[in-house]
Amino acid sequence: MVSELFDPDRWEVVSTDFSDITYHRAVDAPVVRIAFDRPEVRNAFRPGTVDELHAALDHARKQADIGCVLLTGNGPSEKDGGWAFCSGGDQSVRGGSGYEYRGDDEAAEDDDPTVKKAKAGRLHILEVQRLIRFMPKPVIAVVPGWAVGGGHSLHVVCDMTLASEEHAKFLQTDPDVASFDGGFGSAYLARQVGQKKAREIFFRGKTYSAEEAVDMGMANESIPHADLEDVAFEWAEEITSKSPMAIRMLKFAFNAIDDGMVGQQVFAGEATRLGYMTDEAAEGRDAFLEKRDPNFSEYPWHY
Ligand code: S0N
Repeated sequence: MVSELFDPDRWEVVSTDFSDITYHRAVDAPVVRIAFDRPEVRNAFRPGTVDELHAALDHARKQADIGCVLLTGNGPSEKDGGWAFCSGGDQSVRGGSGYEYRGDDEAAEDDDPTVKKAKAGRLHILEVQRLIRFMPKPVIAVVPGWAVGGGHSLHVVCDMTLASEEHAKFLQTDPDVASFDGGFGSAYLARQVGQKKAREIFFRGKTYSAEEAVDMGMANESIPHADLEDVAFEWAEEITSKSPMAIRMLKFAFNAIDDGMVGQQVFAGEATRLGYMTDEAAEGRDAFLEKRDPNFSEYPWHY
């Protein structure tokens, strides 16, 4: 069983190469489901988990027939029935210089030793955050239980968050374990809930319910646990019935104001892509290739 909330008739496996996550695509919709699969440790991520998550997200990013990603956590834990989205960095592999490769990670063992050394302590969950932020399709955090520490930051960076009414719990433990997400996990959170509330979330380390998360603006909806994945799938189907271009441009437009010149660059890149699809752009290219002056006279100066 993948997860108690997983509907096997809806999904087919994309890859069985993963051990810490599961990766499925919908049988009849342009939607994928990527899930942490370490319920016995509340879906904490170790370096290998992050590598797998990055690979699956990057794969989903590149598929022209995929328009929405559901990011969730499988469960419940067989040990005690607990549910989790993700409890952040696996504390058992965090070394003095961060989350270190300890040789028990096959991917790291295969690496060139100098590359392996360079990787030590690398906080590559931040690369996953950037991938979610900059992939041109919505990523929905589907939170069936605990979203804690780096797991909390992941839900924050997702485009939307749907949470289990009964089991979702939002908690920032970073200062309790001497960690601090000074990027999207805090600054973008403050955009969502306001400065005072974001500081309270980090400084006090209190646990919030799905309803409280919705009320403060960091989650979109609180949903009865048994219906969580069905509702998430409905949202994904609704989104993917719309114009891919419009959704892409809107995501990057929402991002741009907080992403500075990088946000402008990403948005501008998409605008340029659209520009290149016009006859006007083709005239500019063709004139160069044909060694003649371009003739833009038939293209209007829009206002
Ligand atoms: C999640 C909590 C609140 C759940 O409590 P509950 O329900 O009482 O269950 P427990 O009995 O505590 O847990 C069940 C089993 O799961 C293990 N476990 C839980 N969380 C982790 C974890 N994060 N790492 C390792 N193991 C975990 C428990 O040990 C228990 O196992 P057994 O049964 O064998 O004892 C509660 O468990 C809790 O508070 N967990 C710790 C949460 C935490 O502090 N996480 C780390 C927070 N910090 C980060 O995530 C920073 C890392 C990060 O993402 C980051 C951020 C910015 C820049 C870089 C990074 C980066 O590291 O890459």
